[in-house]
Amino acid sequence: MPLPNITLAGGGPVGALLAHLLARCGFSVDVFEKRPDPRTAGYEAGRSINLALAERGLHALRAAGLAEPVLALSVMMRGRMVHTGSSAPELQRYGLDDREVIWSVSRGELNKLMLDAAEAAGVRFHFGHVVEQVDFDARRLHLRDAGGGTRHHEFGLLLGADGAGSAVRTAMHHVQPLGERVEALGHAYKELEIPSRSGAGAARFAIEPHALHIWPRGGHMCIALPNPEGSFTVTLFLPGVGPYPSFATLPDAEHAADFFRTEFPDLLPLMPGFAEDFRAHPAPNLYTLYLDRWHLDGRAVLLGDAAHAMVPFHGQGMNCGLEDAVELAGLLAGDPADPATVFAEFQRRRKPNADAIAAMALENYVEMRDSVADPGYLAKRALGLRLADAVPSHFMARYRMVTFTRLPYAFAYTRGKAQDALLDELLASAGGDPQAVALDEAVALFRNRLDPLPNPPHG
Ligand code: FAD
Ligand code: 8R5
Repeated sequence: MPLPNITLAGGGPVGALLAHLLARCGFSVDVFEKRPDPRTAGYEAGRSINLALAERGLHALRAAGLAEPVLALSVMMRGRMVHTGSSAPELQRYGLDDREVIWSVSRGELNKLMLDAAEAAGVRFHFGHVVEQVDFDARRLHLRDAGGGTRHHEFGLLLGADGAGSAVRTAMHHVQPLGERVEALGHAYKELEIPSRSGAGAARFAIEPHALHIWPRGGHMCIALPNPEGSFTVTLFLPGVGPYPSFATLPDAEHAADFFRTEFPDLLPLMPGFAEDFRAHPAPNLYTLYLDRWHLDGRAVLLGDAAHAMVPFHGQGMNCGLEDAVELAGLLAGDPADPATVFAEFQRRRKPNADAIAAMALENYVEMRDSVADPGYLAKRALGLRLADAVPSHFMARYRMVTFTRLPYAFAYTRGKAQDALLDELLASAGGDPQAVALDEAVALFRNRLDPLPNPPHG
């Protein structure tokens, strides 16, 4: 039996990777992407937008032979540099050593590498083509091309990797409700920039290059991720509406600058283009998207942000979507004749994990904006570090499971809760002082109460 023709909506990171993996398995693959080709049209009007790549995303890129070229364009981030304002900034390492780091990569550069590789594997990209409607009975896509003309395309299978505002999802919903639920966070974000300096090497960076910077301020925060050429992309996270401070109470760049002068006095002088950026950039609202159903019998399936958009605070949206792509490509290649079963199995495997990372991402906002500077949190972190050293077979910080392993997100979430309860118990009996916890007792507690971890890190 010939392999079904596969049509993808969306040539973002998830669509491009999935298309590549499927083409390599011998499928005929077309991708319709609404934007122009970034390799010829340029990207985002010259803005450097970066994102954090971690083990799950890297593993997926390895499958496409792209890990090395991507890392060559990335900046290593060893941990979070916390700027409390009251004391010198301090690095909290994400992992145990330099094998456990995350990478700041330019979205545009990553996208270009992925498109080149997918095309070389035989994928046909159709840029400037917007999916407008889908006739699932006739298996026909209705598209608008760059000139405004209407086009049609017949598909065998339709894979929706067209992001959080997915047109494929909307079309599926008209045939069968997917149980869509959108939960607004109530906070929005604004992108700003620390430009690079005129020096050479590390001197080009105005602040430590090898860190993800956080300015926690309780109800809101700023973060900054480094770009290879020395600049940083800064993001302000703040409630959209409500009492000061919220975006609604910062009607113009002057009010915003006043707010920064009080809240982020060390940061404002590093951003000479603050007023211009604040005026020019939008403040998109953050939300989580949940669906009960990701597929329409054997005809269409959603993945990546189209299936499970999440808030950004664990830096896992793309990492999770790339993990989806690897899983779906493997299932389709294994059983190309039975897409209905494949799509159902894909959802069965991935949805609990998507739900878990969406929940952990919400929790990590509180951790980032508030707890990172909180003594109780730091005590727990310190005890965790002692245990990671003393019983690595039974304790691994949740952040490390999420970021540096491929243990299922749902496992990290459940295990994290169980570990947390034990840490609380130990700290309570030691008056909150992590150094006062007797290590042998702590080790015994973890060994007795928890199963050994499935995968020792780093072999
Ligand atoms: P998208 O990247 O949204 O790609 C969808 C593609 O489909 C786009 O190219 C779009 O043009 C196209 N498209 C949309 N509609 C149509 C249509 N009707 N017809 C045809 N094409 C269409 N994740 C991380 O893991 N780490 C991070 O640090 C991180 N930082 C982020 C920073 C920012 C500012 C943002 C906004 C997100 C960040 N994320 C991060 C999340 C990450 O960007 C997404 O999870 C990821 O891009 C999802 O990939 P995707 O391919 O599913 O969707
Ligand atoms: N996404 C990230 C982390 C975790 C950092 C930590 C957090 C910006 C819109 Cl907010 C955020 C993380 O726990 O110390 N790793 O990677 C990326 C993040 O935000 C991205 C850049 C972002 C959507 C704006």
